[in-house]
Amino acid sequence: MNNALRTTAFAAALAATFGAAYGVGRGVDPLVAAEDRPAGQRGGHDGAGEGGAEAAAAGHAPGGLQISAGGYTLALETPVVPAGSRSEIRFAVKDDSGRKVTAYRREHGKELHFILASTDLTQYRHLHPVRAADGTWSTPVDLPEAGGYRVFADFTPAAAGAENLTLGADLAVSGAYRPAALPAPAAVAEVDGYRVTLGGELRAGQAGELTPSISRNGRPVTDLEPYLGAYGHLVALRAGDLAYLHVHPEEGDPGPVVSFAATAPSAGTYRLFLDFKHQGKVRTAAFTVRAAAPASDAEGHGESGSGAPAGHTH
Ligand SMILES: [Cu+2]
Repeated sequence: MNNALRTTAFAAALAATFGAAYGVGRGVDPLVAAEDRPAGQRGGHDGAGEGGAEAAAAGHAPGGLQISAGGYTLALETPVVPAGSRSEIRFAVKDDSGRKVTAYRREHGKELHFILASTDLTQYRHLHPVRAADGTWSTPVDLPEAGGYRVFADFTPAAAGAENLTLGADLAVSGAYRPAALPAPAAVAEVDGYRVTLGGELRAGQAGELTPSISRNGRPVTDLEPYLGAYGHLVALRAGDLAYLHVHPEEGDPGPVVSFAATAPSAGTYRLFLDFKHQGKVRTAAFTVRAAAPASDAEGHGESGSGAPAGHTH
């Protein structure tokens, strides 16, 4: 591991909150560059991180809460889809003159990342829609549960000076609605025979390290495959308003532990969704965690803050 690089990533994360989605992902740049990021587009990646840090310093709201920001609007053309059958979601990003955006900077191999979650946080999808030449994005979707959902478009327009944005919009999934309680905080999640154990903690207002560890049949998984240029993708959604945080690993080890630096915008409860790829298939492990309150000045940055560690809260 490159300690200098890791320190840089962590320092960047200290200055970043929601909105600096890719700022904390700098540590993975060499892998991204080697795998699928054209050299000419790395500037945009770095620029997004810096912009996010500035936005955080200026006290901007977390990502995903607004349908319009920075002169861009998420226009969801299919605000209602049915539960329990395959349908299509269509949307566009419009600029401040109402034109559909057709030029984007790639982030982690894609022009746009589309996240969808139910407001009760039991349903989650990380999708990569296809863009038509006119700027209309579409993706098939099949959601088993009716109810209120939030969609998030995470992208960077190619226009000069544009920063990484995450815009959010409400989506209704029609059918009989059975809202579920948020699963209790737990440090272990099971998915398709994989066991993911979450270490570390998520903190409000300061960088915390999250260290999910992946095993299968009792054996650590050490041959994770890059998915979109990283060994893991982590999205955190705040319970209650679904404020959005997308972070990336600090370093490039292919398991069993994938470390992330993340800063929560407030104390509270969050649902974490970890995407990882192994043997050709992407899986998602989900955790409920509580973000610790910021340590007071008297406590400094000690480990004895009032919040419980994310991985050990019950
Ligand atoms: Cu994505």
